[in-house]
Parts: sequence; C-alpha cells; structure tokens
Amino acid sequence: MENSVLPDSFKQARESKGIGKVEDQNDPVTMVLGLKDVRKCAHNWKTFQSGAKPGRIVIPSEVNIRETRQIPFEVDPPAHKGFRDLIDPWFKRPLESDYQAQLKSIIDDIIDHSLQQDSVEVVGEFALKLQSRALTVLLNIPYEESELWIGWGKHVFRSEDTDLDGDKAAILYDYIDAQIDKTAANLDQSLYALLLNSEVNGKKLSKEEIKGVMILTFAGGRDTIINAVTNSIAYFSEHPESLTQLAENPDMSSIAVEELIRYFSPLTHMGRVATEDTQVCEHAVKADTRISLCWASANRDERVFENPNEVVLDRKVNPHVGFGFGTHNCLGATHARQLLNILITSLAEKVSTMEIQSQQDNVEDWGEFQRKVGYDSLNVKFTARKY
Ligand code: EMZ
Repeated sequence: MENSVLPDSFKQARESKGIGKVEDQNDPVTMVLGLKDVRKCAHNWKTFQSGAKPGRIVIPSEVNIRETRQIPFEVDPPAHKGFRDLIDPWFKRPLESDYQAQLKSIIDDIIDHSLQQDSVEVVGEFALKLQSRALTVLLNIPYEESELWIGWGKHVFRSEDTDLDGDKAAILYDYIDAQIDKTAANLDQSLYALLLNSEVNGKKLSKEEIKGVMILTFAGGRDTIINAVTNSIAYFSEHPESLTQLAENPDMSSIAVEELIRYFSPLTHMGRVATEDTQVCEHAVKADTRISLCWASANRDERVFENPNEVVLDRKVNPHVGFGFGTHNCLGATHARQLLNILITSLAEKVSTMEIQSQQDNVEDWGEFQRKVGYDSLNVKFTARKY
C-alpha cells in the first residue's frame, strides 16, 4: 500500500449498521457514519446540541481539562447567531488579496528553505511552522509571536504521553488571559481588539467570552491544518504526476483543495449531546448521551461519491463535509482553503519531486475503528523543479 493512503476504516459498519460505538471516559459515543445521516443530525441542533457542558462535544471529551466554553462552537442557536455574525467577516479576510499575499510569502519561505535541506521532518519543521505563522495573519498580530506557539507543539491540549494534558492547556489559557489584558490596555488591530470593542446582542463581550473565541481559534485550527498540510505533502510525494497536472492547470487548485479535504478529512468526527430520547439509524439514543458526526466516514460514503477511496483531483460533484455541516460549519474554513490552495500552487511551481524517506503514522483509536489521520513524523527530501 502506498504510504500516503488513508484507508476508510468505517466502510463495513457504515454499510451494515450506519453507526459505530466508541467508549470515551465513561461517556460512550454513538458514531453516525453515513453522509445523509450525518447531515440530518448536524442540521437538527435542537435534538443534538453543541451547547452542552464545555468540552463534552469534543472526542476525547475535554470536560476534565477546561471550563471555558469555546465560542461559537459550543453555543447553540439562537445565541450562536450573534457571535457568528460578529466574527464571520473577520474570518472571511482570507478572501482579500493582501491577506493571500502574506500567506504566500510565509509558504514560499518554508518551501524555499525545505528545498535547501537534505531532509525535512514535515510535521514539525513544515506543517507546524506554517500553521503557526499563518495564524499570525488570521489574528493580525506580529509574525514573531508564532515562535512561541511553534514551541507548544502540534496540539495545545495533547502531549506525547496523554490525550488530555491539563498542564499544557493551562499554558494556553494563561497566555490568552495575558494577551487579552495587554490588548485591553493598548488597543491594536488584532482579533483580540475586535472582540474587546464589540457588542453581541447589545452587550459587551465578557473576558470569558473573548477567551472562548480565542481558545477555539488556537485549538481548532491546529492539528487539523497540520494533518491537511502533512497529508498533502505525502500525497504529492507519491503522485508527482498530480503536481505536474496542477503546475499545468493552476485553475484546478480550488477544486483540488476540496478533494484533498474530502479524502483527508483532517477532523475525524465531532460530538453532539442528545437533548431527548431519540433514534439514529433505528438505533436508540438516550437523552443526555453523545453521538458523533463522523465526517471522515461520511466523506467516503459510496452512495454519494464515485470511487470514494481515490483522490480524484478534478472531482466534479463533491458535497463533502470535511469542514462540518450546518450551523456549526468550520469558522476557519476560508483561511484553511486559502492556505492549502497557495500551498499546492507553490509546491507545483517550485518542486519537482518529494521523496518520503521515513514515516510514522498517526493512527487514532476509536474503539472498533482504527483510523490513520496523518503522521507523527514524516521525513521528506524536496527537489526543486528546473525550468
Ligand atoms: C476544539 C476542537 C474544534 C477542541 C473544530 O474543532 O478542536 C480540537 O482540536 C480542540 O481540542 O478544544 O477546539
């Protein structure tokens, strides 16, 4: 099997039952696997809520390591709308050409640097740096701040030995607290300042609410972007012809990004809490228990996608849910799309081949399912394209 393949671990369960089960800290989860069912449940926010106890809709649950509610991610309608309306325009800034130029300069730097090395460990030396430096553009704060964040590693709540690292989480909370205070004393043009200056539903945001938005911005777009970037490099390492295809057809890059997101599904699933006794796929779900919307499985649903396990870079019909679906669709999607678009375009321009020298897969363990989501490490030799 090629190194860059991400197998569909859910096929059998999706076809036979439509659901799967996973145990998580004595709070079991019924995973919803088919695309239609995932969409239906995502749409039904009254029965399947996000506004449960903070941390509970994340799997593994983060209830033991945080109390701050992430906003708007853990708020349901109607309150959700006020927050989303406030921050949506900010998170659409990646559509501006100046923003894209900043991303391009960050990405070109990393690629140029990689081309000068004998070997690059892509997770730590490429994807994490790219994610952190790009985040300075999203927050509109100085580039140098990314050095500190790179030091935090690829997940702000997880470390080498544990999925839920309270000490590590505390570093992020303290940092964000200090940044909010610093900005309050001296308002600048950053996302912090926007939040400090704004009202939602006629009320100033509390410090806890500002913190909730900022934690989401730091945590939600970290391992997901790192997975998407690392998987893209692994994929193009083994498919140099696709890189050439992109170099010859730069207009293809936007639909190629959608296909990569579908295939990689950088976030496997996200939970919801049932507010009443209900059913999913004729399977009873009790009130106050959890389901998860399994984007990774839905994106391989053979009833919707032709050749679901193949990367078809110019796939025409692609109703994937890689960025979620419905009210809570990914706030950072515009940023992620631009980042990946510029990344694959620049790789196609500058790189002829990438050769995988060694790798360690990152395989998630979800009870009956083991899913490769990316890499713990990936060593690659980059070679420049000659014109
Ligand atoms: C939460 C989540 C959001 C969670 C879209 O996903 O990402 C996870 O990586 C974090 O651990 O707290 O932000």
